[in-house]
Amino acid sequence: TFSERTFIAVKPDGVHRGLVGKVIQRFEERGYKLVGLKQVVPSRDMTEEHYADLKKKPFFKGLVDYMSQGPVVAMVWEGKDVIRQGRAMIGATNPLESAPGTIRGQYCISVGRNIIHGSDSFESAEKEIGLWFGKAGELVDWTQSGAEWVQS
Ligand code: YYY
Ligand code: MG
Repeated sequence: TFSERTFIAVKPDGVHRGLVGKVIQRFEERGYKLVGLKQVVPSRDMTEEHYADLKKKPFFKGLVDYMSQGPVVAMVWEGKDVIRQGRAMIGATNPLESAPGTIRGQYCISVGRNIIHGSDSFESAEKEIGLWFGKAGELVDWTQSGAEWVQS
């Protein structure tokens, strides 16, 4: 729907490698609207909650170590089909399987250092936005100037 929102995060490797701007640029240029943005060092608890579905995986501890080092640049993007489109723009979980031109397909080569996170469903987007942007007032409702040129 029009007001669909997704949670996107540039992971610590992406931040260290100076890729924050590239990620923002792709979503902005596509026509999506930024409604939340902050840089954080997430706690281990928070990271474990974010990846709770993966708790039993062998890579879980390494994943939590990596993410909780921070910094993470956390964002919420809004617009038509942004959850599914965001995943397509990011590419496959394993960057070696990501199509050229996707974010992972362009900027990384290792599944353990794949630079970006994106919500994979409406339910995970709701959960992740609440987890990372829980406080009232952290998300901004605004109307883009010229929005009618992006979406009719
Ligand atoms: O949503 P996405 O990030 O594409 O993949 P998930 O299956 O949710 O896994 C989250 C995260 O875990 C992934 O981005 C890298 C890491 N990971 C890993 O290190 N090794 C794997 N075999 C699978 C995932
Ligand atoms: Mg995932």
